[in-house]
Amino acid sequence: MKTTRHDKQEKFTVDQKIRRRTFISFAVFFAASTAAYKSWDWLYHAPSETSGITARARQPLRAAMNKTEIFFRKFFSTDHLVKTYPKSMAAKKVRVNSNIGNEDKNFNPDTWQLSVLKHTGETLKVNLADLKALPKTEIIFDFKCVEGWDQIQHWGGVRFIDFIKQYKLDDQTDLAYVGMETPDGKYQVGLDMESALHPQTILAYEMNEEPLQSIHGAPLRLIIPVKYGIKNLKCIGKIAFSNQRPPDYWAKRGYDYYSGL
Ligand SMILES: Nc1nc2c(c(=O)[nH]1)N[C@H]1C(S)=C(S)[C@@H](COP(=O)(O)O)O[C@H]1N2
Ligand SMILES: [Mo]
Repeated sequence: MKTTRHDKQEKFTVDQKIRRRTFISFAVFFAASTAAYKSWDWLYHAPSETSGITARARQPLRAAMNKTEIFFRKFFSTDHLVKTYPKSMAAKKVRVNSNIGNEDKNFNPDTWQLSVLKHTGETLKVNLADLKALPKTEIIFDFKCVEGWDQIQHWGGVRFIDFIKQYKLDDQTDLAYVGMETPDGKYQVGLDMESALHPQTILAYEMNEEPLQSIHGAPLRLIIPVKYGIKNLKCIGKIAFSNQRPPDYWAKRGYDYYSGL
């Protein structure tokens, strides 16, 4: 085909258009990169929050985490259930993550007693047989760790809400938070009351229909599917109720206090 003058002119304007667009793209890219860098620099150099129940996060980041919590708590409902799976899908070899506060060699699961501290100052002691006598609930769900792995797991135990009813702790649920920790107090989790009372929150003593193994938190661990793994305390020693945020191992190290899913 012969190239006409008209074609040449057309080609010229197309080239010009392309060049202009390329320039605009680069300009936009440059502006966006500068803005991204500036915001990152601002956040990176923002002061850290004052150390307390939460610590080690930059102030604006912690403010954002707390705002997100307020937003998501508005939609939280105990009728909203986490997805469950058939038994056949549950992992046979269950992953083990960190074991802070769950490696005490002197700890004896046979003489173990759960301490429940009421807001009034009284302490209630419960042993494993007492807990096993309560109705058992099983759950097979996708357990999610903040480090990026997840696994379908099968747990069994007593629902926290059933435990509350059985031990007449209803008045304690008027408080805003539940705190749980290992017998040595080295690992602690703080939970908002709604999440603790969610029907899928269980005090677990079984995994894959077998008694809980030590590495998974024997004799009793928390399974709270509405939260990330960090809140699923292994080896519960003490449970307490309060209106202030209870101590939380990972919140003190910069993580989100709520850690909801
Ligand atoms: N006592 C105690 N509980 C704990 C932890 C821990 O280090 N110590 N790690 C948490 C984290 S980060 C995860 S992902 C889960 C892992 O439970 P698993 O080891 O049974 O898979 O336990 C949680 N509970
Ligand atoms: Mo985790």
